[in-house]
Amino acid sequence: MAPVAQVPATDSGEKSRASAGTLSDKRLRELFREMLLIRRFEEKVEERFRAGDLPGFLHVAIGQEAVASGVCEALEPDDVIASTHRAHAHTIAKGTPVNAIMAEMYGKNEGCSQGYGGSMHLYDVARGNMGANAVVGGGLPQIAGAALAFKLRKEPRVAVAFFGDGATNTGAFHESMNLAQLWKLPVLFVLENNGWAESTPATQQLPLAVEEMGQRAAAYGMTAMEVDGQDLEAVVEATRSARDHAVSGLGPVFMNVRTYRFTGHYVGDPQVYRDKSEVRQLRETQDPLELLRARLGMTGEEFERIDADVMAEVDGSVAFAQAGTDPDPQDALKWVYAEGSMEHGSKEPLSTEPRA
Ligand SMILES: Cc1ncc(C[n+]2csc(CCOP(=O)(O)OP(=O)(O)O)c2C)c(N)n1
Ligand SMILES: [Mg+2]
Repeated sequence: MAPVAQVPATDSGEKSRASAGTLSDKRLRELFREMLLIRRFEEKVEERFRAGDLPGFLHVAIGQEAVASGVCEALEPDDVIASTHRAHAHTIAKGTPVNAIMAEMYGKNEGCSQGYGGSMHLYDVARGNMGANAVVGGGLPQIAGAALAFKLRKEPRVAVAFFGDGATNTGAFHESMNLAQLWKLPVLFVLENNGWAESTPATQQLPLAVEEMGQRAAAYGMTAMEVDGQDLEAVVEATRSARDHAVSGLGPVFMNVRTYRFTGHYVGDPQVYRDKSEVRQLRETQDPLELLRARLGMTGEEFERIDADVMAEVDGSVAFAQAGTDPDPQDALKWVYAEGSMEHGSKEPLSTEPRA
């Protein structure tokens, strides 16, 4: 992966963001479409995974779409993010085309990580996505490092760490929080607080109630915000003000974004640890798509039109992925940088040159 110091300014304008002021009706509809694209993508990968098409392990973010879309809406194209094991939504919201993500899920060369990563290792450095991470809390030190680079180079950019409530119990979280505050780094710590770490509820893994998680920041003297993660506009507004704070040199911001995981921890999780009625009730009352749809007064006809368009894009991504190229087994160690790589049968050190 290219070091963050070399993350280029986004030139495509593919996803021009951070429009000033309140979100227009038109922009809200575009964001609705994006959230629906995330939802349909998640449903599709779940279907393909259950059918045995996709290798590896799968975590979907159904119920959490407004966090990914809302945060990324408030960012500038040059800002960077690091994601988690639940990465598809963040990757879509940061602008990676679904074709490249789906191809990655299928392990194809055309995937955003060239087929080396899969669901938990989605990368798109050119679009400011420093990658997903299967190590809980693993993205946090990376983001502190990126923000340190921005600060040293006096660049008006922020680095955003997405992480879950479970991740706040890791050492990497506390080390990153400490250094970011000490050095007043332009970091947004975005806690996707869904109240679960795998099958462990918040009450059994956190010394604080979910709504008190801002106190994690207070321990470091860091500015904290409480955000309703099911309300897209609230997420955008909060992130904009957090970004303004961080980019103006005032230091990091901790965002306690309350959200809900509508599905199991992983695809196939029987969820024996929670009541089915709880999930049903959440879907009925806390669906970020339904909340935005009601806010926009969207007719059934308009919804159907957007949905058909989104489904065509998702189905197209499956066709694109299925027609992709399988990696050459000879390239299995191509991106392995470790010393001693010659021991793996080759007489020559493995090339670290980017692929053509
Ligand atoms: C360092 C580390 N410890 C444990 C795990 C196993 N693990 C994977 S996801 C997960 C729960 C994470 O919970 P949270 O951070 O709240 O994220 P969520 O799944 O709710 O999005 C755990 C413990 C891991 N991948 N990495
Ligand atoms: Mg969680």
